[in-house]
Amino acid sequence: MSVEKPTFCIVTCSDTRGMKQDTAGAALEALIAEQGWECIDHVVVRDERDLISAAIVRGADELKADVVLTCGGSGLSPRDVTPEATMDVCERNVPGIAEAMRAHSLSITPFAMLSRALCMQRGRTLVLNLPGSEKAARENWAGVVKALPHAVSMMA
Ligand code: MTE
Ligand code: CU1
Repeated sequence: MSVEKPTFCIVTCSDTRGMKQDTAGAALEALIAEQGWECIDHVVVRDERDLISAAIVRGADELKADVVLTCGGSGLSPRDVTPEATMDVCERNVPGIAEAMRAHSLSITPFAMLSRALCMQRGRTLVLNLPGSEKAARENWAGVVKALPHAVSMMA
């Protein structure tokens, strides 16, 4: 079984950026479209654990996205809580996808090891944490994009 057109929600997590400044989210929208896939929602939320969790739940349960991409908040600063917000509302860990992002990214920058990004499942939705800078988001996406259709088809 394979999904014709996987659907995505983008949840950018940032205390400083609004929609206009969210070039990483915009880049992800374009990368999704480039694959012939569909971005059905894009929001920016503050770096608050409950707000991020709520946005993930909305993408998964209400909008029924195949994939929720979070963007930002996966580093080491005290305000970086996206992985925790992801854990709060997801059931199963999919460590290989986060490992693949970091493995690919480590060939570009040693700072890749500072990512605490997770990939987890909530029901039939895959939730993937990406970093918040446009460059980093693009590079991490490149590390996993090839596996996404098969991942999505297995959850259907
Ligand atoms: N991965 C790639 N490919 N390229 C990058 O520049 N930056 C790293 C890392 N992963 C980076 C990367 C840095 S500096 C941080 S702090 C973490 O992602 C987490 O980023 P975030 O806090 O914006 O989520
Ligand atoms: Cu950093």
